Amino acid sequence: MPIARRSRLGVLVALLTAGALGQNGPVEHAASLRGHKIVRVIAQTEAQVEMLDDLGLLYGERMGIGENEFVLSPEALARVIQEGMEIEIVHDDVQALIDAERAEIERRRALRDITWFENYHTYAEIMSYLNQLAADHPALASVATIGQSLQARDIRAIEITGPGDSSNRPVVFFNGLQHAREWISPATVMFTIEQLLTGYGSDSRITALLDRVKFKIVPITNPDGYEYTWTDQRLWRKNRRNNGGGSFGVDLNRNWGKEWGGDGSSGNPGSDTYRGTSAFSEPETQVLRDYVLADPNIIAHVDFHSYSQLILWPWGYADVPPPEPDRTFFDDFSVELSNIIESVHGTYYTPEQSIDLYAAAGNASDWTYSVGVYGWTIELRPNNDFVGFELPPDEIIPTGEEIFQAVLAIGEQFGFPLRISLPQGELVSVDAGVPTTLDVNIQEITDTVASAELKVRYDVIASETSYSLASVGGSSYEATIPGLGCGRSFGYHIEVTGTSGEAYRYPATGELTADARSLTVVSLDDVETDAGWTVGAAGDDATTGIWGRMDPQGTQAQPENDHTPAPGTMCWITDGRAGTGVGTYDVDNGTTTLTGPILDTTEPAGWKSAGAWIEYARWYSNDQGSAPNADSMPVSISSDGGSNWTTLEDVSENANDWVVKSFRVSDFVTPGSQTRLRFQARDLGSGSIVEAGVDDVRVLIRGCQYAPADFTRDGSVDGDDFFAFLDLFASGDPLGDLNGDGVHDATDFFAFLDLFIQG
Ligand code: 0X9
Ligand code: ZN
Repeated sequence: MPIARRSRLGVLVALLTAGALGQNGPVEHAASLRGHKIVRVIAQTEAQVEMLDDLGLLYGERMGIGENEFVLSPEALARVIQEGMEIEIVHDDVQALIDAERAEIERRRALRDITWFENYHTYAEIMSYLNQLAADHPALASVATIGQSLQARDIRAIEITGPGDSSNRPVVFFNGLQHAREWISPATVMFTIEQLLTGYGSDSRITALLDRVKFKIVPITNPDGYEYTWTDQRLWRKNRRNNGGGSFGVDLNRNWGKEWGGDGSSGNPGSDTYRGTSAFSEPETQVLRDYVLADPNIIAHVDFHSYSQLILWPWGYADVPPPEPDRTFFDDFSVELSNIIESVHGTYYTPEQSIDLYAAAGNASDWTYSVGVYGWTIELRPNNDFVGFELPPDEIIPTGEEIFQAVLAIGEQFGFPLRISLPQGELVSVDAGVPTTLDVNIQEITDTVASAELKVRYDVIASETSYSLASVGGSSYEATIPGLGCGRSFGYHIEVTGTSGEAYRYPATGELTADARSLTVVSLDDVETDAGWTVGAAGDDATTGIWGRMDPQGTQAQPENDHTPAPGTMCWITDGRAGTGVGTYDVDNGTTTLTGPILDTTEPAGWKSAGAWIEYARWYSNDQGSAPNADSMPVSISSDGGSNWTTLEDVSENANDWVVKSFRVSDFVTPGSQTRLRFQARDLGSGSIVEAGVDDVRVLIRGCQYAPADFTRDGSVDGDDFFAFLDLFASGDPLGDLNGDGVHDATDFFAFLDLFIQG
């Protein structure tokens, strides 16, 4: 994780590092953490806080009066107990975590049927795999040594682009592993490299991208530090500069030349955020700086770190926004990246401005942004302190997969002169009988819009109907398609022509499809009265923050208002009282279960393609307090009144807001008359703040009672329907204009015939 979030005390303390362990500077060589414990300690006075700071090292994110998590040696723990502080041991032996990780790596090394991305690798192994990947794809890739580390190890870059003249292609630059202990960083970057290389020629999206864009990727920025984490100290962060006086290492991510020396960097050589003697004093940052400056086509950059699952954009040196339009772009596009990542495995990465995490003057992406490159810092998995830097090797591939989708999006964002996206998402199901507006975003990067159209192919009709996309300000465009009879479907895509003459299409190939359905709300439980919910279940062990139905009192972590529009006030909430602090009435020490009443989700018989959906508004907050993001809230569904449960979602999205979710029941369980929902808010063994809420539970049926050609709505498609259609056609009714082109002509007749034949 980032070393420590900006805290009210303004204390910036290093996480688990050798440097922080010894009070008087880094402990050198195989510093064992044998028997050191992760301890939850309650400090009552500032003097006690200082004592903890001296004796141990902060393992959570904040330090102060109240609850803290520290790593303490047995001797330090004895002192703390002697002092009368209340403690709870969370983990008995930090070294055991490190040893277990190494044992697992060794075990995997001995396995035969294991792929490269199912284990972590040394510097030498990564460099040789990098060379091999390039050798396997000589038409696409080349590896270059771009400089040397302090201890004269090679810093290597791979360049990847499709064949042909690439001298004018925009370049996206990635680097991994500035911080030695963040092993998932080079692993993820290597995964990305392999995906790009193996996808070219087999995947149309990757092929199209690599024909336009060049990637330059440095998997390991800090070879000396990385090697040291394998040989000596697993939790080393900095490079291996000998600072004199027994202290080692410069924090490379404080050594860059934008606002070097400012907030969040230290002048103390023993510190884990030591900035070095001057901007770019270290060979590693010099090499990357020169590599970036040598290529004016570099347009975007990501610096990969771990952990905490964050997408951070400049600035990070102070609370200053980037100039517009960049600020809005960073904000919007980072949210988009977060959504893209979440769509792969459901892992939530928080998008935010770097400074909102904490100040870190002299960081890499501030510098790249300062030289005209859109720069991000991405913190990879996990998001909890108890796994931390030792992410199990099983998570390398899923992390790589989710990040690869973000890599493609970044490439496409910067690689294409003009970019089309759908801010509200793709239309999948529209409401029958009412016009639908599609919102389209067209970003002009180096080309401008000459014309923009939405092309629709109504169900059975082969010909396209064009709707022009009207500009509604900025990069927003929209087009409205007419209301359609229930059960009708359509394919659609977007075509934009640039003033350059180039044509752009969304999606790149093929078309999207949607269908018109009527929507019926079968039931709505707005929680204003109790519809028969149950609080508590066998095994519940939370001591505070028990679910209750009330009008909540707002705090940093819980809502001021329920989700139902006024006059609604009530919702289910994990103790809705505000108390004296954000942590007073949150969920502590275990699980509290809320089970909903029995719902009827029976899908109507005889309807055409009908389905039952369950929708609810939920609140979840787990990013406040001393150990944020350690928990999640499983939401489950039962089809047998509560005997068996299936997970609908495991909520870890800290929206700190009401979020409406809907699920098709049959995707999880059989719809029927005995459906129930269950929400398990829980605080599992860490000092995190957990607040959750539920409101406005709806059962919806989407579908069509009648076939699209059954204009008489009598349940059968027959000759009467033909005459009914004729009436609509002759009177100029929009429902008679089956291809939605505004004219009633022969194509509508043929469309009717096709629908008629379908029955
Ligand atoms: O502190 C850092 O260098 C990065 N976090 S890490 O835990 N990987 O060390 C985050 C830097 C992001 N920039 C700012 N927060 N300003
Ligand atoms: Zn880092």
